[in-house]
Amino acid sequence: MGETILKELREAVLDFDDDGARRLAAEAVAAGMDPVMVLEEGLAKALREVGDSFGRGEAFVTELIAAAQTMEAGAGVLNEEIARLGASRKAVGRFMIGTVEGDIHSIGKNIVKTMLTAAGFEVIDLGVDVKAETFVEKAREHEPDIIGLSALMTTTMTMQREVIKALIGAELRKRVKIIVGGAPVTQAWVEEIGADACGLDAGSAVQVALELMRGD
Ligand code: B12
Repeated sequence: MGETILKELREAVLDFDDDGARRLAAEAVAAGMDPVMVLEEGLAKALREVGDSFGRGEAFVTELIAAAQTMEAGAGVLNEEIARLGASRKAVGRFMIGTVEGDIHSIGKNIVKTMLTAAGFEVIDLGVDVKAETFVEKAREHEPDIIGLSALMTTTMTMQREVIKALIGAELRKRVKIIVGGAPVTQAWVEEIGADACGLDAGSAVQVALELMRGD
């Protein structure tokens, strides 16, 4: 049954069926399926498919927007369940996250946020299109242990470097760990810009954040 729900969820995203995505996500939760797996293997997989078609010039941006909305409709239901499962754990650290300036992609960031919350982090979300100066200002205010920088485009990932430079300029860099994420990010990029780590998906984001908190 699990595989059927995942397949139907993928179809809902491809058909831009928001109500269907909500209903199927609720069915998956009721059936006791792992909400994180459903998010990745159902919704996110289909959205990436639409993104790939868009990349090949086979889908319109309007279709991308509609598919993203459907993913968010289903993800809302799953996020509640993920947060519920993690609610009983105590805070393991403070994680500040945002999508860098010029970039409005929020879906991946929101999944990472949900997963970190579920793993016990206190998460401060600065939203999307966040300027380097805002990261600095908010880092002073909230004193996070880790800052997560999301960038989904090759044209905006350079802003991750700008945030790190701004933190160095403000003498805050040594006080925080920095994890970069988003589809174009690689380990080589981490080294090039002087970040501490990268997370290639929400699961590895949590793993890496916990490792940095332990000082591994
Ligand atoms: C959905 C989407 C949109 C939606 C975003 C809706 C929203 N609220 O987020 C909309 C339609 C608005 C959009 C707009 C645009 N998009 Co767009 N979009 C996508 C798409 C299809 C999926 C992204 C997504 O949500 N994936 C699902 C999530 C779950 O995965 P994820 O984002 O990769 O996140 C995971 C990891 O990366 C990681 N992660 C993410 N962030 C972080 C942060 C940290 C700290 C860590 C540790 C980990 C981490 O964990 C996440 C969970 O597993 C991608 C294609 C793709 N294959 O990625 C294109 C894509 C990113 N978009 C692209 C483009 C070009 C655009 C536009 C310029 C299109 C246009 N012509 O207007 C605009 C740009 C707007 C802007 N200024 O930002 C290109 C970028 C190409 C490039 N230069 O690199 C892509 C790759 C599509 C393509 N193949 O051409 N887009």
